[in-house]
Amino acid sequence: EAVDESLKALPKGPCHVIDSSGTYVGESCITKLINGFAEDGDDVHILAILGAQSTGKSTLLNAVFETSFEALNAESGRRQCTQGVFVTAAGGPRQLVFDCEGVDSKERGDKGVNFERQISLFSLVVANVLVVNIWESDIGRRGSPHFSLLRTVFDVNFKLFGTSSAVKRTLFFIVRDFTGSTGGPTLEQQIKSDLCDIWKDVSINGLEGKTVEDLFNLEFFIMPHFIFEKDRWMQKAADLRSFLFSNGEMSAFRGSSTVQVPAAGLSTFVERVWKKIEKDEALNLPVEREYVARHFSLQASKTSGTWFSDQIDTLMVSVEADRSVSKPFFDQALALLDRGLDMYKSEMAKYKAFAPDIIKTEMQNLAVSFSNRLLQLFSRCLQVIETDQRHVFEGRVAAMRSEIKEMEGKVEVINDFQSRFEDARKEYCEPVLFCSIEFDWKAGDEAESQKVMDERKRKLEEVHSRIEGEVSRARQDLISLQLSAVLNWAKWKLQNELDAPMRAHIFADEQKGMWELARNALSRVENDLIEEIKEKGDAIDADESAVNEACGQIREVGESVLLLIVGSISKGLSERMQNAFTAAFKRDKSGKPRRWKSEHELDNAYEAAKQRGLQVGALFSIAGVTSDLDKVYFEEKWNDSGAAEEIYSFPLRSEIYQQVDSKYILVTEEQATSMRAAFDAFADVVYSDTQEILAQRQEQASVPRWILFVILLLGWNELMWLLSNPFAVLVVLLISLAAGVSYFTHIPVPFLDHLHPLADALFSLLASLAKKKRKQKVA
Ligand SMILES: Nc1nc2c(ncn2[C@@H]2O[C@H](COP(=O)(O)OP(=O)(O)OP(=O)(O)O)[C@@H](O)[C@H]2O)c(=O)[nH]1
Ligand SMILES: [Mg+2]
Repeated sequence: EAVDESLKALPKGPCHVIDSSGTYVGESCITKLINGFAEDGDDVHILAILGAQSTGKSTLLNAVFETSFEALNAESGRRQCTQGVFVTAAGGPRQLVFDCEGVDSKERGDKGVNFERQISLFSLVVANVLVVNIWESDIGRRGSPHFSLLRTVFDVNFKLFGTSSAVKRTLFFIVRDFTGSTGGPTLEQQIKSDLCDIWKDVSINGLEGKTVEDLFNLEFFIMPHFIFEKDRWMQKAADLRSFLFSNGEMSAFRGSSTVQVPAAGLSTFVERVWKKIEKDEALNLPVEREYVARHFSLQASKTSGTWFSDQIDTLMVSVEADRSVSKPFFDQALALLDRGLDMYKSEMAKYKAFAPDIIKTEMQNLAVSFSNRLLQLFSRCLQVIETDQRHVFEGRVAAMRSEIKEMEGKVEVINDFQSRFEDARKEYCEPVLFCSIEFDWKAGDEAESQKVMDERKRKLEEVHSRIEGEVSRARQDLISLQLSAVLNWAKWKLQNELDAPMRAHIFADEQKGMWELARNALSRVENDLIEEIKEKGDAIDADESAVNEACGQIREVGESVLLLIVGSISKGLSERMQNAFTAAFKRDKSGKPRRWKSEHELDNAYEAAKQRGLQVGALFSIAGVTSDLDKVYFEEKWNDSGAAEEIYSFPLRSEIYQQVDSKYILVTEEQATSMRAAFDAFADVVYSDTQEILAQRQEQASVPRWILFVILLLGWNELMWLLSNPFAVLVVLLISLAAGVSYFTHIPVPFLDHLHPLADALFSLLASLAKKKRKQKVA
């Protein structure tokens, strides 16, 4: 049923393969006939009929195959009817019948002999079964046309196939108009003997020792007389038909080689062969077959090439549209390479046997061109990644940057910074990695392939490292931005936390040890901040070195904040020294205003207050940011009793200014010198003012010495009386004691108070005498 269906699609009736002028016109017809059975494989069976003109060839084919070749009507006489070669379906898949023009055609005149050769050649090349028509009366008759025809067939067959028995054609002899008049051996034997004679005639070198049957399958069939035994003729034709079609396939084809090329290449092959025959060019079947294979290889390669190109174009469009590429995309693209090659390969599988080299070469060509297209696609992908994906990446980085900016002045960093950056990095870098998928570059030349692949690898690595570089720079940049934001915050915080307490407490005390307190306070704050920076550094995965650097900066900033604070304090140092002096001079240890009793006391207080002022000056001369600087503020001196005494000198000793790093010097030696001068002057003024006040007070309260002398003189008797009276002595002693206690303890005793100046005068007299004495001693 399927066959019947296919048959309906076939061309109705026979059509010309070669027309009467000898032109090949069979392409569309053969293509249709072949395509009608496209599903049925590649072997084509062709039966061709050869014989003299008007020997009933067409009539026989029509009767056997139920075809409708043009045959001469009995009434019109013997004249050429079939011109050129016709083809039609033989009634089964891939089975064709060729009806050939009579080989001795009168119409071809002198060219007849040549035409016989051409038709024989043609039939031997394209058909695997050759039916040869022989009149019974011609058997054994050497002059008859079939002798000449068979000679040609043998000759041509040898030229085509040599003595190879691999390409065996079937010669199907049909004896026509058999009447049984020929006596003796059977017809078959007679024909075989004729064949033997002809075989000998051909006498070609190389054929010795080979018989006709070595190179041909021989079949015989006898037809009764066409006119006298019409019914039997018809019956025999039906027998022949069932003989041919036993087992569904023409039995005559069994054992004979099929046509030279696959079904699809048949038309090309027939055309090519005929053109060569017509031009009398030497036929070389392997070459012709190769030609056909090449022809089809071109077609197949074009088909798969177009398919591949379309696929790549589609991918290209998707790259342009999506502006991004993913792994499946590359896998898909890579798979196309094999699919395209497979497409060609399966199309050419039927030609593999006789054109392996062509297929191999074309496969290589295709692989190269496919690979090239893939490379184009991949490099476009690279471009897209490098431009668009860079854009995307940069956008993300910029967004993070502005987030960081908003955090300026706060301790925050982008919390999910690491994962966000990793996402952005992946989206940018991974497509390049997909691009780097190794693919089998299938160029023919090993060295060339290697070169191309190396070049690709180099380029990919270049792009990859460029992108990696960009990414890592961006990462470093974002990290250091965040770090510096945190750092700025830390600096601010440092300043903020240190300034007030330092000014209000630590440095306000102006005591030895203030530097240690300041250092401790500073390092407490610094350590807290460093902890915080480290924590934030971890959150953004900053390099240890960067974090350490930031921490180092905190230390530096701490130092400079400290320097800044004491620097500003040092600016008012003169005043500070004066205040310290005044405070120490005018107030006693308990903070009460001093009451000067004597010049001696004034001198002592003056010395002490000066030391205090100098101490303040010394303490603020050099910033004690390191503990080893603590010992530079004072020098130890040995006092009279041999005990170590701390003496503050301001300016500090000259060598100290040279030894100490200049950044720690708050007050230079020159500044200190002039400050010292001012301080001394100030102190002296205060001192002399005070001295003057004291002197005035003493003057007001003091009793002139001559009065004392007069009292002593006038009161001698009274004094003697007092001394002679123990009670009176006791009273005087008690009063003196009370006066002394009052003088030294400052406890006011009402009526003894006015004795104080007297006592003062007495003490100062004694002190100046002692002083004079000491000076003499020292000298
Ligand atoms: N005697 C005889 N005549 C036949 C036989 N078969 C056909 N004819 C007649 O021979 C004539 C030629 O028949 P065709 O079939 O056209 O012969 P042909 O060999 O195809 O002729 P060309 O195509 O011109 O070469 C017709 O008038 C047929 O009726 C046969 O077996 N015996
Ligand atoms: Mg005919």
